[in-house]
Amino acid sequence: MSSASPRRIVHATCPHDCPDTCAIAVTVEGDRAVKVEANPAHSTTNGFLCAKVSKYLERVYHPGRVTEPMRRVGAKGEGKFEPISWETAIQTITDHWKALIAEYGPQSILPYSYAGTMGLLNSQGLDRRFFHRMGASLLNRTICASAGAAGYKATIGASIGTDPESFAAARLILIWGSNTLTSNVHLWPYILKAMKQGARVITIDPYKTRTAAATTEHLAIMPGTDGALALGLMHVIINEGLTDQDYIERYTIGFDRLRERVQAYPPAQVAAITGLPEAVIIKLAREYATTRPAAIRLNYGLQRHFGGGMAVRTIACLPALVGAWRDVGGGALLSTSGTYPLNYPALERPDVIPPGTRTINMIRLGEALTNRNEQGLPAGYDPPVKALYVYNSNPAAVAPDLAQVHEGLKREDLFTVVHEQFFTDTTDYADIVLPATTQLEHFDLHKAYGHLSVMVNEPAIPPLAEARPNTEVFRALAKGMGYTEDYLFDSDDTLARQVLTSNHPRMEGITLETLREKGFVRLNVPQPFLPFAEGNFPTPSGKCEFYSESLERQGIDPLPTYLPPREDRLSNPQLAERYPLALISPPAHNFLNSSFVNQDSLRKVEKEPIVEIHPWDAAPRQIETGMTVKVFNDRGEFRVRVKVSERTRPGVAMAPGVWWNKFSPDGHNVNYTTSQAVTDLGEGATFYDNLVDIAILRTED
Ligand SMILES: Nc1nc2c(c(=O)[nH]1)N[C@H]1C(S)=C(S)[C@@H](COP(=O)(O)OP(=O)(O)OC[C@H]3O[C@@H](n4cnc5c(=O)[nH]c(N)nc54)[C@H](O)[C@@H]3O)O[C@H]1N2
Ligand SMILES: Nc1nc2c(c(=O)[nH]1)N[C@H]1C(S)=C(S)[C@@H](COP(=O)(O)OP(=O)(O)OC[C@H]3O[C@@H](n4cnc5c(=O)[nH]c(N)nc54)[C@H](O)[C@@H]3O)O[C@H]1N2
Ligand code: SF4
Ligand SMILES: [Mo]
Repeated sequence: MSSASPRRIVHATCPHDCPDTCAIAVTVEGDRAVKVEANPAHSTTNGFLCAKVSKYLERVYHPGRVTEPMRRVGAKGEGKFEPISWETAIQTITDHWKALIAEYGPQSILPYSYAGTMGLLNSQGLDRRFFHRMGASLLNRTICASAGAAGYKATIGASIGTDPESFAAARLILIWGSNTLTSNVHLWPYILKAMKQGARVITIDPYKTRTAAATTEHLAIMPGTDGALALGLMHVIINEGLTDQDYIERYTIGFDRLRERVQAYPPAQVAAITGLPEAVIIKLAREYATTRPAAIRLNYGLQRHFGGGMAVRTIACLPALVGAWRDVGGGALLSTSGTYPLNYPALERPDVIPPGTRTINMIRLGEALTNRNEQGLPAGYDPPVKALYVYNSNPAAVAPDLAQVHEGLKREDLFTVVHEQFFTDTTDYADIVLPATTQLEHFDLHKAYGHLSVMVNEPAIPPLAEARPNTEVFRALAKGMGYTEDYLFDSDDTLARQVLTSNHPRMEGITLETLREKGFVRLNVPQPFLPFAEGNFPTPSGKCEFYSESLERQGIDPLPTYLPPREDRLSNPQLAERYPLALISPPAHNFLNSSFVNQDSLRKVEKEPIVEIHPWDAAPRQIETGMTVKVFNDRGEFRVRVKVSERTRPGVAMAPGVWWNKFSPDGHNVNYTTSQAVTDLGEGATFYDNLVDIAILRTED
């Protein structure tokens, strides 16, 4: 950080959990970053950053940063702390852990992290090695994408799909369970280009998002019924002979059994399930099968329901059925993350995990901390979780079923450490808070899930105050624990070289040096990238698996099928009688999960937490726009301002997230109503599988 070169540009990468993983150019004067903008050389970043990260400097220099280690002085949940030194902090933490290990064993300690930064080193590097070495409980990181990933894998083999840039060549695009203009805005220019060239773009979403409003057609499906829609489309495509038989014969398995299976899903029946007219389903099937190239952007909204894994698996069958993988601009895209042949075992060292170590599902945090299951019975966590180490995540806001999570976090005998940039809902419950660096203050490497480059993030400025990167804190914790293994102390540079070491042809030419020179390097894949034009599916059979023997071996239906939501008017009419509205809570445009909620300039745009309902649902409840209502079910309730609007469909309520509890009117956000139930495949979260009712607040409330 010499001030000899007063103004310089540093290669950075957006760290947030967003498919776009933008290439950033940071202008630095002396030790101060003065500008954050798109690196103009990166094609998918396309010269712009989103509304949130354009304001990244506000985040870095925010007055609310955690600047020094702190220890709790108030009650849990109060968020009252006093400063301590790093030395005292590390000593206190490791003393406590050593005592717990002696009494309860290392599995009484639970790391809790997700994708606050997606940097490989700071999210799955020394942290993994450290907790593996310790023998702490393993965390199954299921909160976002595991259902879809498992479903897609069953059909396609890995998270590999259409190059986002190829969407420009499509003639038909289905935007299925994705709010592209909010959550994946760098795909939009390619969609827009296709539309300008005459493509039709159809959005399948229960809510008329800004994306749905900007596309050719919006199909307002009932939440959680996408699997049924895909089966209905296949019914029409197969029975009307609109398939690509040559592609099916060469590159797929199980077509005959699929043909039999889809007979159970005639469009009339699918119409009753999905709430879409029969004629619309038939028309969509014909249009999809007869338009080339046809691309599907399927995304995470549709897999946050009980049958989410199977729904993604089923939709992923469509391109092979019509041969769409043959075309530039055809196929499907869930995530590109499986395209990167990085050396994860070298980075994470799973080989040092003690055999028999238990795994705790992160979305069952409430259950794990209270040791109580859904029925209120002992949940059998033995040893109990006695210590929690949280980094890269804000579980007190983002985890489902928050009443139980907060109850657990309040336990006096739970020792909680939170490494954070800000005083979040989660730090409020911490015994020790540690200050974390932002992306401008540390080094990292990144892959993306919405494009095909490997990226570098060079530190632009020194850490502010006493903030430290995750990697450095884990080195200090390893030392404090008295561990001596070299791999716990590898430098960031060494970690980077280890994860890049691969003989795979896609990694050819990608080294730390080439990355440092340009900021990013595209994987060594052809352009255009047509991964499955001639089969080559990374499944056990090497084919697109309409019939999956690996699912069959796990006791799961080997064929696509429709698994309804757990909380749905058809599958659970008794519950629906008490709680008739299906509540979805997708991201607010100006937040990123719970990140940015504390940034005034962005929160002011979102104003306040709201719930939106259709006039037909508002009228019988005498609800009008602007009223404060309570949204509730058996798990809990939250209070918000209501907006009555036809953007949502009848029967569906929409409450954008993820607000911090402390910015919510009654200190409760939407996750007071969501459930810890898991999906059919991948043990994923079911945030949108959530029946509620809404009522005007009476004075006695
Ligand atoms: N601005 C912004 N960008 C983000 C994020 C953010 O918080 N803010 N979060 C990032 C993260 S972590 C993720 S995982 C992604 C998430 O982004 P997406 O993958 O787009 O997922 P969601 O926004 O959860 O849901 C997408 C759309 O699906 C709709 N939906 C809900 N249920 C269903 C259903 O059953 N069927 C169908 N067809 N549609 C349904 C929702 O109304 C929503 O409009 O975005 C990333 N990008
Ligand atoms: N109701 C509802 N709930 C949801 C969702 C929803 O759509 N609806 N979305 C779900 C989804 S898709 C996801 S992915 C999860 C996301 O949940 P999380 O992964 O918890 O994401 P964030 O809320 O962004 O919180 C990340 C935290 O990490 C911190 N952080 C950032 N960088 C660093 C770093 O380098 N070091 C450390 N120590 N900390 C850092 C940030 O300050 C931030 O507070 O939420 C889930 N929760
Ligand atoms: S949040 Fe997404 S769109 Fe915004 S800068 Fe980061 S990667 Fe790009
Ligand atoms: Mo996510």
